Amino acid sequence: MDLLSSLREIEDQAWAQLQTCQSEEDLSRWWQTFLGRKGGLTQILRSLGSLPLDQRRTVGDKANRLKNALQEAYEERRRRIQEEALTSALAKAHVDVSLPGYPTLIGRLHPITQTLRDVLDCFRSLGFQVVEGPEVEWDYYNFEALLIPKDHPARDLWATLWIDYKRDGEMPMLLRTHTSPNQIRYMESHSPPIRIVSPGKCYRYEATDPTHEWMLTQVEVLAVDEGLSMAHLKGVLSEFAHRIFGPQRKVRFRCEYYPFVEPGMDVLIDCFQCQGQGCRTCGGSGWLEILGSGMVHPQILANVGYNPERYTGYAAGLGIERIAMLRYGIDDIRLFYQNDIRFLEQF
Ligand code: FA5
Repeated sequence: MDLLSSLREIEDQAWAQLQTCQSEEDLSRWWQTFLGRKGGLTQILRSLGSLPLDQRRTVGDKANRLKNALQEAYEERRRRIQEEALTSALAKAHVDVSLPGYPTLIGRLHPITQTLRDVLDCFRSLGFQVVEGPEVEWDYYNFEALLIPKDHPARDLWATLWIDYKRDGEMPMLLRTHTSPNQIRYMESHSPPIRIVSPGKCYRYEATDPTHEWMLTQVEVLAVDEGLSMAHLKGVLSEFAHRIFGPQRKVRFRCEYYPFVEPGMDVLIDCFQCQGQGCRTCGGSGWLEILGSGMVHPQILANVGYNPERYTGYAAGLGIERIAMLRYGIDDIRLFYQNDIRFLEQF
């Protein structure tokens, strides 16, 4: 067969087969058959050199025009196939804009953070400044400097989580059991007059129950100045209780022993659950203890270099979880840290 006939045959086949290409894979095979390196038309173009000059021009001219036409047709076909693929993908994944959207979860502050901020705001407005201290503490600040030496029975009041770390000449380390160590830390580096509140997490090796957690949040209150008395302490704590719980709430002051105060007292609020009748939440007593407090022991003032004849001080340690329980009517402290979104989203 001469080249011209082969060219016609290739032309017929190329146009016919192009119409049957339905995908990019089909098109790529078609390209290889006719226009690729070993394709039919490419072979013809390569063999033009062997023809006599007059035929070379006619066949060459025809072959080149066919090549250009096929290339254009190939591009056009490819665009069409791509458009069709897109249209069908969109049809399959069509979006119904009238459907309701997915709700977005909006975060909020944990009830303990909310209560803590309200308590700090209350004390700030009474002239107290906020300072923080470390959660991992030395035995010295947590106990010794607060007049609770080794082997003193008062250590049993604070079941302690010790850090397994001991080097020669260094004190034992622990997770602080209360925020009272910050009293000492602050007094060591400041002179009276002092009015501070110190918030933070505390840890106790404690069996949990409706009012006890092993991790709790406290706010330490400390004031040192000339002429401070128990009357100031009661005044500040009553004001705090009424601002946080409202004026109708009953507040009770009860004598209590803490080695670092003299005298010491607890503050209790009537149980929201049983209105003082006694229930599981208040352990049958009708009251919930929210804080320990007292007049700073004169020995502590002397130990930090203050003159206890001139200065007196009062201190308190507030339990924020207990305060939040009373504010929101929550009958089990353990709910706060179970991370149950159904509980937390109510606040
Ligand atoms: C103390 O921790 C003293 N540092 C408080 C203090 C400060 C007394 C300054 C005098 C002067 P206590 O162990 O009672 O005391 O704890 C204080 C408050 O923390 C309690 O009234 C209670 O509200 C809260 N609390 C104590 N233990 C727990 C616990 N396991 N879970 C939740 N709250 C607790």
